[in-house]
Amino acid sequence: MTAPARTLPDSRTSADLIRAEAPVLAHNYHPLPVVVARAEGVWVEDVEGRRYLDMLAGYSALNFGHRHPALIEAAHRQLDTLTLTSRAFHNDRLAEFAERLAALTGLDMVLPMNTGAEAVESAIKVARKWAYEVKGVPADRATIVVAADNFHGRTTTIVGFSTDETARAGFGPFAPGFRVVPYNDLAALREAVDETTAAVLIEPIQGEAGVVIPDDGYLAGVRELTRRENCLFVADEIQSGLGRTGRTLAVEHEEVVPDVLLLGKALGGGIVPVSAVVARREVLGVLRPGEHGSTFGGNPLAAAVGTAVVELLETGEFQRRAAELGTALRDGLTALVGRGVVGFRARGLWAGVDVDPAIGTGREISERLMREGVLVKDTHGSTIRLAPPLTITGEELAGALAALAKVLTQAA
Ligand code: IF1
Repeated sequence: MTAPARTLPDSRTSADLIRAEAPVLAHNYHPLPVVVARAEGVWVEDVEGRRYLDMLAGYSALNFGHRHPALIEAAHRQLDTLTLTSRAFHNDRLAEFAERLAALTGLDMVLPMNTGAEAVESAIKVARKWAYEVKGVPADRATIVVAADNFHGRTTTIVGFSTDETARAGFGPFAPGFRVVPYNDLAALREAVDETTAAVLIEPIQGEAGVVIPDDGYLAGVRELTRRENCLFVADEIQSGLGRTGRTLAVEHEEVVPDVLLLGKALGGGIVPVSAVVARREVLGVLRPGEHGSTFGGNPLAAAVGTAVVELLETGEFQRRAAELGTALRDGLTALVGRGVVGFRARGLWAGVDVDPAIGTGREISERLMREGVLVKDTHGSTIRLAPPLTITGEELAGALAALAKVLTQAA
């Protein structure tokens, strides 16, 4: 690995650095005991030079691997030219980013933001404004229907409609106007949608819930229901999008086009935060100057990297790789069912794997895999998620599956 030398003259070991964090860093995470210092492609290297296969890929923010050459080159070029203007002025990168992103998704307009949660919050605001101005819902009466076990980010509005107590406890009071229905249940959705409904906001595949894939026909059903009831289908593809499931967007598996599409994570190429709300003109057209904004949204560096990401996706190469290698992932996991795996859900290069709790918790399995040189993250209980960069080779994928097979035979 030829990553550049460390910038800080820091001879501290992994253990030193983990210890140094404790008194000074908020404990809102419980990271695996690995301190990453370099990375390239699907491989990361810790402070002591140990190498690991990254099967988490930044929760799908690293679809193109660590430091993809085309993305790094675009970032370097822009870093040497112009990084930030604010939207008080135009910049020469944003038009191309918006044009090419809209074309990639089949929708009309782009609202550039930074984090996924910002895209979700922006979509909530725009959907409500559309409900009042276009649908005719009485002021402040708009409702938005969401799914149980959702994950859309960490702001107080968003955790207010989470069904995960850990994500909500202690952060109230919460914003009104949200209705929660079971995921993958069209009858329940039909019940919840009424004349006040601005939108239905769902993940086409629920990531944090454990890569939960709805029944065939569910997304088409949501599309048909929202069209019939004159409310917006808002698809949160912040984790499922941009090649992860073997298509540009997960909704394509049912040939569905939502009214509003939320993108983030991999849109920033693993380099800078880039998110976007992409929608029909009738929807984003409700925004007028001064009604919404962001200091960094649409900045030239983000737009340059985002354009380079879109360019990679325009070839279809990464979508094809995820589809092809997804077959190997599915076959490999099928072979482990009954040998420590009790069940799994997989689409493209994305899987939620339920391990027999008698063998260990998701955290314990993750720690054993770390010792085998493979990095994953548990979700809940004994479920681990597999989401490698889409640049992984068949051989590397086979190595990760072999490591999983090995740790499943290790005693709890
Ligand atoms: C954490 C989870 C994954 C997302 C979807 C919006 C957002 C996310 C479908 C918000 C973000 C991240 C957040 C990060 C870990 C990760 C995560 F475990 F939290 F739930 F991927 F599953 N919509 N997911 O998955 O995007 O504001 O973070 O840019 O909070 O620990 P963000």
